[in-house]
Amino acid sequence: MPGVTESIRTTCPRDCYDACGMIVIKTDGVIDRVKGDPDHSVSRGTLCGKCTLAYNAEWRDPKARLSTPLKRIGPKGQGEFAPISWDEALETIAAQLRPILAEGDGASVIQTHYTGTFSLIGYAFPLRFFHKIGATEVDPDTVCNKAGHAALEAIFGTSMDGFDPRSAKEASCILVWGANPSASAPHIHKHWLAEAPGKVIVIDPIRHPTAEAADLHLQPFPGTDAALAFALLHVIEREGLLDQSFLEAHVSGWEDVLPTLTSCTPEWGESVTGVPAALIIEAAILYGRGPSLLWLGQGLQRQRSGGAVFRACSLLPIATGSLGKPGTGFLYLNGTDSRGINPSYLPGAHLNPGIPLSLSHMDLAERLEDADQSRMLFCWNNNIAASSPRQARLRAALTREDLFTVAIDLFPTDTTDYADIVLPAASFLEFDDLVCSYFNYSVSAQVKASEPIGESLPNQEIFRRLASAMNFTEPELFESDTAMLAALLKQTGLPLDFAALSVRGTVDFREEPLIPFADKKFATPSGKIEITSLQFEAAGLPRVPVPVVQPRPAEGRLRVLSPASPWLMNSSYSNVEKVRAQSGPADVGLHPLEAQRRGLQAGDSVLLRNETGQLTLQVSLSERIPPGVALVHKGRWPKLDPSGANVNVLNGGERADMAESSSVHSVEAELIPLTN
Ligand SMILES: Nc1nc2c(c(=O)[nH]1)N[C@H]1C(S)=C(S)[C@@H](COP(=O)(O)OP(=O)(O)OC[C@H]3O[C@@H](n4cnc5c(=O)[nH]c(N)nc54)[C@H](O)[C@@H]3O)O[C@H]1N2
Ligand SMILES: Nc1nc2c(c(=O)[nH]1)N[C@H]1C(S)=C(S)[C@@H](COP(=O)(O)OP(=O)(O)OC[C@H]3O[C@@H](n4cnc5c(=O)[nH]c(N)nc54)[C@H](O)[C@@H]3O)O[C@H]1N2
Ligand code: SF4
Ligand SMILES: [Mo]
Repeated sequence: MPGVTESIRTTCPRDCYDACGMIVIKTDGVIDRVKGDPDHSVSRGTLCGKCTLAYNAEWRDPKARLSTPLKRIGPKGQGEFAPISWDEALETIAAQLRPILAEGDGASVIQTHYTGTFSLIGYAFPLRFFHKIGATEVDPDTVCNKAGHAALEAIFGTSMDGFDPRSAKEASCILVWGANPSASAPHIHKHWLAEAPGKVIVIDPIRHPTAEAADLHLQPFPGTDAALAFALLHVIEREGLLDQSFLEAHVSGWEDVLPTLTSCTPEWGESVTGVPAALIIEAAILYGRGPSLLWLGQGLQRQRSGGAVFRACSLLPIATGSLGKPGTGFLYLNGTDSRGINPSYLPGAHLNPGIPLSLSHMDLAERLEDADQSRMLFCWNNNIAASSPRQARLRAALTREDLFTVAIDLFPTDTTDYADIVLPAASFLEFDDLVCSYFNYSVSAQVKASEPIGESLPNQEIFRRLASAMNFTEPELFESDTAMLAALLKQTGLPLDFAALSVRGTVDFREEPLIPFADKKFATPSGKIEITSLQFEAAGLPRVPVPVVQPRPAEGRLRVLSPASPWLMNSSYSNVEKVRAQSGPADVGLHPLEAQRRGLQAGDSVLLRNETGQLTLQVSLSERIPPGVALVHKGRWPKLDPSGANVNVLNGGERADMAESSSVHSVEAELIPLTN
């Protein structure tokens, strides 16, 4: 007899530009299949390959998931645990926390979190608990995109009001700079970019599929983009494509940039970036004539000079007045504030008894070595043993017996292996929430499609229960999901409640495309765009943007790029068997000429090594990668690879030039053949 079938519309809450609409098909109350929503304008019926595999296997498999709270019974890092009840787990944590708080030492509780789930409540509600106890937050953006945010905020007063992708229909040019949509925004690559009427320019050292499909691909050596921006501006000025009236009315500091432009000819640009002068000229004219959209990737600023690069690249829309009009603007990440959401509501910083304290991921290993400054550690929504820099040093610090560690995840990761208590989190298929894409100005429902696996609980419920175990009384720590969903939707001003949104799946925040900066008002001290500012000087940067060129690696060394893999989502899905089959063994991609020069062939075993660490990898060859660069995708689980490490074992945690941010794409290493 055929079962009763129902389908539930929901949204993928991964840290992904796409925020795909999904359909969950259930038979007799049990999930059969998770697939793309055919009515959703981004996913159009298909999820990406990695989510299709993961959501239809390990993510719904009680044997693969963490299903009960666990307490450690073996040495730290070995992953030996025994199941315990929620009551025992929460009481054990509370018993550790109480004396620390009684001493007024909440700051020694370190908490790391990020975008394991990027749904609004699951991502941010637990921060209320950490504010209440005055914990030190490891600033999540420092491992990802903070330098770019800091530079854009200083210049425009915001980094989160990007162009509305719907305005592509009015743009004659789209410049994608240092992003790889074919991996990190697959549907946007496949549909939005492919269908945009304008010409597409991609600037990326790797000739990835988005670069290959573009009208123009400029392939600078990593770390030379600021110089490339100046060479483009030189041509824009020479061709009379500057918007003088925009510059005079809305910009401060342009006159200080002009003298530098004179010597930044396309030929000079070619000599420092490797991009042919003719291509620089062609791209400059295309962008300069406009209207043009500029997509600033997150990979672009993960450089030692990431702040300087963003400063220089931002000059393109400024100099050409490509802002505040249809078909113009830049996009980094589109924030939820622009959808009306009050940024202080969910995190509840007012609960903090002092000034909220934070720490860069670049300093996490060092902080965890200091027993006085780190007495307890919470890791949730984040897999630091795979994703953070100084991997070997961090893992050594995590073995400290006196560092009481709580890890909250869906899966037994390298990080949970070090925990004293592991708490099982429910997946997005198991609770209601909201998702706001950071590309499109949309609002989507994440709808509960099944009961949580085993005894797992959503992040927010875990922290409500922990607040209760601590006998806290602030009502904000116990707010229900229903109340928060209603409050958030009210803030957006959309005329629908959660039930109505669930039926639609995704709605546009506004019917017509938003045009940021249409009023030419900028939230900077002067109200103008500030090319020069005290904020840059305070960061130790020159007052005026400069065409910085990072030196090439010393003879014999390679620049290691470790961007997003099309098959992984940061470290997520590394444990998914079918994804592992697709990704193959841990490899280092080299240009065939680079390999030949070193006497290497595809499949050879090599050691990639620098002063921070070393990693055994298998050589793969690709003409997409320029000579001088080694491509090692991020996100593999260390414990599933023979080296017991991933590419972050080579990442010394050097800070970018702004905001204590990651410069992981500046890592360099030497390559040593192991077989021949
Ligand atoms: N070498 C190198 N390293 C990098 C980068 C790079 O470019 N190169 N990129 C960096 C960037 S951009 C980022 S953002 C970071 C990301 O680093 P992470 O934050 O570690 O990334 P994820 O693997 O997405 O998520 C972490 C964990 O959250 C878990 N999770 C999923 N859903 C939930 C949930 O609902 N609740 C809980 N509690 N857990 C959940 C997942 O199972 C996963 O183990 O990595 C950085 N690391
Ligand atoms: N499939 C998949 N999707 C993801 C993620 C994932 O891990 N997997 N991660 C998510 C997260 S957390 C983030 S932050 C985003 C990141 O997504 P993106 O913004 O696309 O960032 P990355 O993948 O780090 O790098 C993008 C590109 O930057 C290039 N790049 C590196 N250095 C330079 C440079 O000096 N100059 C220029 N011009 N380009 C450079 C790299 O070659 C790479 O092609 O993706 C999100 N989406
Ligand atoms: S990870 Fe991105 S592309 Fe894949 S299903 Fe989720 S939103 Fe879509
Ligand atoms: Mo990220």
